Amino acid sequence: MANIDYENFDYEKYYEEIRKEVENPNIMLCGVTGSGKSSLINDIFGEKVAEVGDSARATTRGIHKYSGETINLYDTEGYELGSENVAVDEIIKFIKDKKNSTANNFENHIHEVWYCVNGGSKRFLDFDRKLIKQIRDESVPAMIVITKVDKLAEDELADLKAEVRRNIPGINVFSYSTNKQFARDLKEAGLKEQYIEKDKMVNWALQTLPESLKEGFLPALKSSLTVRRNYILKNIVTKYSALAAGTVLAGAVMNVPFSDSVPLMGLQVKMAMSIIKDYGIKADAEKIIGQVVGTTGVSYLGKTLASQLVSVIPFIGNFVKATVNVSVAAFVTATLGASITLVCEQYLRACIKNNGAKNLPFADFFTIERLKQALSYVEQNKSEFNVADIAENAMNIAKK
Ligand SMILES: Nc1nc2c(ncn2[C@@H]2O[C@H](COP(=O)(O)OP(=O)(O)O)[C@@H](O)[C@H]2O)c(=O)[nH]1
Ligand SMILES: [Mg+2]
Repeated sequence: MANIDYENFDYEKYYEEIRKEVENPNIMLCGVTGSGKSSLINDIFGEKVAEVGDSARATTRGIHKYSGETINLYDTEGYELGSENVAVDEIIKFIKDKKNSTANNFENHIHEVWYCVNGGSKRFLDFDRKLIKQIRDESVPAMIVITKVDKLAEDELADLKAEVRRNIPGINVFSYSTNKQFARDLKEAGLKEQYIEKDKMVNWALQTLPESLKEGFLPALKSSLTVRRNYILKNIVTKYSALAAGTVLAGAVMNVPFSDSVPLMGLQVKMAMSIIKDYGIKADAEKIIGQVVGTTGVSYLGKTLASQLVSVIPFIGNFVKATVNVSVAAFVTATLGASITLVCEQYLRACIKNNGAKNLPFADFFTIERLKQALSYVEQNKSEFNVADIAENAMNIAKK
C-alpha cells in the first residue's frame, strides 16, 4: 500500500476500485399509508426517490425497492389501518425470506428499519406496536421517526414520544418534518435541532450499520454535512494519517520534511479520492485526478505543508528526528484530509445553489486555489476539525 509510484499511478482505476468495494446497505421504511415514509426518504436521499402519495390515489400495496448506486431502500406501500395482520405477515415474511435465502450473505439482509409514526394523527397505533415488536424479534434494528411534527403542539409531541417509549421500551425515537416553511421558522427561533432531529436520526442510521456497509450509506445522503464530516474525519482521515505515520515509522521515509516522499504523497492522494467518494461526488476522473489530486495538487500541498509545519511546531527541538517525522506525517495528512473534506462540503453547498451537480463539474470546483484556501482555514481553525486529536490517534494506531 505504501509504495506507490504516484507519477505513474492509475488514479482512475483506483477510484473505480474503491467505489466497487462499497457494499449497499438495505434500509426498510415502514409505517401506515400517509405516515410520510416516501417524503422522508426523498428528503434524506434526494428528491423523487419515492413517489409521494396524495390520499385520492391508491398506491399499489407491496414492498417497492429503490436502488441507488450505494444504497437500497425498501419502501412498504399501501398498508392501511384495518389490514394490520396482512401487513405484519407480509413484511415479516419479506424480512425472513431475505435472511433465509441468503443465510451466509449478510449484505442481502434488511439491515435496519426506519419506522414512521404519523405525528399528524397524534396516535401510536396497535398496528405500529405489533409490527415493530415483530421486526425487533427478527433482530433487525429499528428506529421510530415521528413525522409531520409541524402538526403537533409541543406537549402533544412529548405525549406521543412517551407513548411510543412505553409501548416499545428502549427504542430510539426521533421527531421530523419535511415542511420547509416550518423548518425555516424553527431555525429563526433557534429551535430547529429540537424538533427536526435529522442529524441524530441519520447518525443513528449510520452507526447502526455494520462497518462494511457504512461507506455505502454516506454517499447516498443528500445533505447531513455534519454527520458526514465527523465520520470522514474519524475514519478515513484518521486511517490515512495512521498509514502515513506508519510509513515513516517503518523507515520508508527518512528525510524531513519529506521533500520528495513518494509513499506519503501516494497515501494522501488515495485519501483525497476516498473522501471524494464518501461524499458521493462523482469525480471527473481524467481531469481532476492527474492535475489537482495528483502531482500538482494534493501531493504538492502536502509537501509545502510539511515544510511549513516543521518550522512552526514549537516542540520539535525536544524530539528525536524520527519522532518529528512521524508526528509531521500524521499532522500533515490530517490537515490535508480536513481541507479536502472542507472543499467537498463547499462543493455540495455550491451544487445546491446551482441546482445540481450537473451544472457544476467537480473538476472545475476542486482547484488548487480552493484547496489552498481550505488549508489556511483549517490551519486557523484546527479545533473545528479536531486535527490534533486525529493526528494523535493516528500516531497511536501507527505505533501499535
Ligand atoms: N404537514 C406535513 N405533511 C407531510 C409531511 N411529510 C409528508 N407529508 C404529507 O403527507 C402525505 C403522505 O406522505 P407520503 O410521503 O406519501 O406518505 P407514505 O404513504 O407513508 O409514503 C403527503 O401529502 C405529504 O405531502 C410533513 O412533515 N408535514
Ligand atoms: Mg409512500
